[in-house]
Amino acid sequence: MASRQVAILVGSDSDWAVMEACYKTLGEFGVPVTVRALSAHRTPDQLAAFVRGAEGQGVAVFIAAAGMAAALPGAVAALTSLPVIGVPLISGALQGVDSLLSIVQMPPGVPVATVAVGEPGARNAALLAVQILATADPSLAEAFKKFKSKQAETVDKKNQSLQERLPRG
Ligand code: RP5
Repeated sequence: MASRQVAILVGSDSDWAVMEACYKTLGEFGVPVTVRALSAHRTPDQLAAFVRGAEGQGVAVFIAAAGMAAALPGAVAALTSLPVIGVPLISGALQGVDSLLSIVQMPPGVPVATVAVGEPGARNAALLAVQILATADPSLAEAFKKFKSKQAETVDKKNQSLQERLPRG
């Protein structure tokens, strides 16, 4: 069987400009990724066929991103027992409020792990998927710990620089 991978689903190719950050972040951890543009509303049959076949192809985590009515993450969660991470995207008149509320308000029994709206959420979706895969992959767990330490070092350096720039009183 193929190694455990992440499937990134976008509701439209217009979502890719933001979700590329998710793809790149997964790539930084060496996680294999499959990408599909599939819509809960426009291509429901193709979506169901892909999700039902994905586990057999080695998919272990779904990341689903959509804007506007954003049914995609919930529809994926309805079709699979694998974990689903939902990314609300900014699109249309309500600028992400619509997709956030659509994705976060799943009924009990069908969880979707909803991350932040837009690009921060795209990055966090990748990191959360890495954390999920890392529970059964010690080398990925180690890579994630290194990422966190490096991030903390960056903040330490920024804090130092900030202290140096403060006016002396
Ligand atoms: C959603 O509608 C998509 O996820 C996208 O964010 C939004 C607009 O789609 P397009 O009209 O650009 O295809 O389903």
